[in-house]
Amino acid sequence: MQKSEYNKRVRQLFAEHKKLICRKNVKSKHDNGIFLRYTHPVLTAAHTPVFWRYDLNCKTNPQLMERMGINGTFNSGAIEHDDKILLMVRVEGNDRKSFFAIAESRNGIDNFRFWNYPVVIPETKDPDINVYDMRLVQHEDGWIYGLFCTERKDPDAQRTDTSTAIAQCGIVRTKDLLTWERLPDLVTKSPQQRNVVLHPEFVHDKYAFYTRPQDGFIEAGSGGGIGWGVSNDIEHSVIHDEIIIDDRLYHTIKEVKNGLGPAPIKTEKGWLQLAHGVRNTAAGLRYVLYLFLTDLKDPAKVIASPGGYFLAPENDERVGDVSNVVFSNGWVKRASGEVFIYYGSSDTRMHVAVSTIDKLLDYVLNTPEDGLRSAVNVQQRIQLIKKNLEILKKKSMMLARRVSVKVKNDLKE
Ligand code: M1P
Repeated sequence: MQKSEYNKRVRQLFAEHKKLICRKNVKSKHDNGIFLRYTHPVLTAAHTPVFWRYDLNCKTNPQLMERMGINGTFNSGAIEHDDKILLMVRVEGNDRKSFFAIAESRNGIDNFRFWNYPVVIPETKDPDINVYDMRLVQHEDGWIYGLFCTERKDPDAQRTDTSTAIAQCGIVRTKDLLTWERLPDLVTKSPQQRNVVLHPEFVHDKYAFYTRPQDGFIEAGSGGGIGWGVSNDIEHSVIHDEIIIDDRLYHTIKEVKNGLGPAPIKTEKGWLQLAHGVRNTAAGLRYVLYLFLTDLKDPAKVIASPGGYFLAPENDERVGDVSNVVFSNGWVKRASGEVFIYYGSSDTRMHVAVSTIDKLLDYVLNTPEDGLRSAVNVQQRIQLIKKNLEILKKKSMMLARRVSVKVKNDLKE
């Protein structure tokens, strides 16, 4: 390729990238009263900098090939920092390894730009094979913690088994989001721990964790459900006793498994919790998001649990590397009371939906619980229908009265 042609193609790559990251996001037309989605994904693989993917040296890359492709940008932790929204993105290379990278935006809705370099996570003596799904937590001890899933090959797997992994919770902390200190992995009795979240406040002077003890990726075995446990120390975190605070349940959206999303948001009515629930279908696993509320003084006590899902994959969100999945491990409460809910779709890209604390509390406190039987749930709906028909009847009577008064008046004139 001629030098001039090469340079032209490089300019084109940068121009296309700029156009994409500068694209204004627009509110979706459909408003369910609970949250509003934004139409465009906030991050895709194409949002990663051109210089992460291409070798821009015409001598070493004369064909201007994409040397190191990016497969997806999803499941991001989120935090507001220095008047910006930062996402701690799970970036997955074409090589299937995930790593973390920070993307920032002033308004949290569009214009997300990756920092030049991915985040460097120090390894422990037992190196991680894959790291993903970081939850960022500003803890009251003054540190920002990042809890993530660290996967290593199961040392007990048979020689022919090249996929069984041991998943545990890795912990890093920082004050500036630039340098990260690695702490020892969380120790629990469970062979698998994904979706571990640090509670932002001390509970009886201890660090408190939401966990998800399981025997395998799908098999809950003797575990399953969203767990809770405390540790005296964060520098050597050990949970001796784990209790299940939100269990899996037959014939619900969390029948197969569930896991907490981001760290909870403190509200005057309780801790607002966002989680994902998984059920099995003929087409494979389906991941949806749900909400619940826990007690302010005892965050392990569920005090409101609306039935069904809060947000489920729709339209383009339904298709990707692992289709029919929405997954959230980051949300941000703004000073205005708005809540930005960041979620990944189908292990491929990132989106934002916007709500408010008031709306989310109204939703969790006033949506009926899952009655767990069709007969119960249909009665809940019948009650709603009856109430509404009464209102509509009154409205139509008022309307009819208004029309008849108008007709009488017209006749008088
Ligand atoms: O592929 C869907 C999700 O699977 C895992 O979540 P969980 O352990 O709750 O099933 C994670 O790998 C997650 O990143 C992924 O989105």
